[in-house]
Amino acid sequence: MRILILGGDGYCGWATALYLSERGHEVGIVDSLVRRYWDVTLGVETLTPIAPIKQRVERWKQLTGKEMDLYIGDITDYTFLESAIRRFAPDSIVHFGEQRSAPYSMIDREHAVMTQVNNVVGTLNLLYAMHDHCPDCHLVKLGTMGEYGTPNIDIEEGYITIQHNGREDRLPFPKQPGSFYHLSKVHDSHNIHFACRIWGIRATDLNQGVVYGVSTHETDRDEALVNRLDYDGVFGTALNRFCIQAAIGHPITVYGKGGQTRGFLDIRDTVRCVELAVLNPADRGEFRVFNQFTEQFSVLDLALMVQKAGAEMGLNVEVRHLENPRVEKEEHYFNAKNTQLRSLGLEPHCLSNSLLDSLLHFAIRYRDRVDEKQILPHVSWR
Ligand code: NAD
Ligand code: USQ
Repeated sequence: MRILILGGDGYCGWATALYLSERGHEVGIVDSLVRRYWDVTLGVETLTPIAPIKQRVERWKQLTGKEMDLYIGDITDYTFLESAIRRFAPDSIVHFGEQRSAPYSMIDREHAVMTQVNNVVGTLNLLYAMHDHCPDCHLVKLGTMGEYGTPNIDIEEGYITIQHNGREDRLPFPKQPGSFYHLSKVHDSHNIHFACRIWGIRATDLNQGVVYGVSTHETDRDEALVNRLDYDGVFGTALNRFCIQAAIGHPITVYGKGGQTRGFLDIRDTVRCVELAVLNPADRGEFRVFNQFTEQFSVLDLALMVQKAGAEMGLNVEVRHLENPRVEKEEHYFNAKNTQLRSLGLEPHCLSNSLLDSLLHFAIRYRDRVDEKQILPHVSWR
């Protein structure tokens, strides 16, 4: 298939681009490289030294003989986006190209506005470009489990059947997102759902949980293909941060009591889930929602698992509870369904000691690059 990956220079996008190219698909990458710029403005760097995108793509071609088309530009620029789509003529578009950090979106008004404009306008442009240039193409859009929040009932996959005053309907599951970033994903979901209804677009919204890990079979092939691994207080996510903290002897930063429970998945499952969605497209006019995570953990559970794995490697890992900079429930019910991707064939990599070992070893290998000043959270929700 011809698969265009928006945000293909990022953490999930780069791993996915290589994985799909390895499996014989024609892959194109669209990226404005704005994430690299945001890192510069924040004064942070990925733990791993990532090569420039052109070098990455050239190295992949040298190693495998497989080419990837590269379109450098911003998808909020409609002229650029429609030209990339016309030239590549995709069967499927996988959309990772958004500002994805909750803390970044909560820095101040400017960052909140920028996040919502970047994400909502980019996705809306994409819907118009599909309508105008490739109406039969399948959109695979990265959403987030955070769209649902933490309701006191089971979380379904996208829809819930509700009885009210003697009548019944299957309606979008209620949304209670926890940041202006998470809200941008809710707005996207509504826009995509609407475009499916009015134009017959086919779309799959992948409500992904927190991703961990860095190694995939493809990125491990060469130093120039290494993926990004964020550990800073803005873009770093829970388990990845905890492993890097453990590797440098920094106490693990559990916000509040650590009772926050979320869905998590290994990056090797991210790429497989995207492949499964692409290979099994939604019907014309269908807005399909899959919950993309494999296991649920509380933040404190994760911290204790990293502490134990670290101890087995001779690391003395302290778990520290910080005042929670976010406004979120720390004790809550969380039980989310995730059966659809499994029924398509996902065989999850469960979080194991060997994964924690390998992530800890990875972190130790690059630990001299860590800037300790970037670890503590500085963005407050209040
Ligand atoms: P990332 O920041 O590493 O990558 C995003 C990429 O998109 C970057 O390379 C960036 O330059 C590009 N981009 C952003 N705005 C763009 C624009 N307007 N035009 C062109 N390119 C643009 O993020 P990631 O961790 O790979 O996340 C990818 C997607 O998956 C995001 O939509 C995110 O919300 C979602 N997601 C991520 C996680 C996670 O744990 N990392 C979990 C759930 C969902
Ligand atoms: N947390 C800590 N300590 C830390 C970092 C985080 O206790 O050092 C806690 C947070 O308070 C939160 C939980 O861990 O309760 C998850 O935080 P996170 O930063 O790992 O993840 P989050 O902000 O939710 O965002 C990440 C990605 C985002 C994606 C989301 C999936 O950055 O793109 O949408 O995970 S989900 O969480 O399911 O919404």
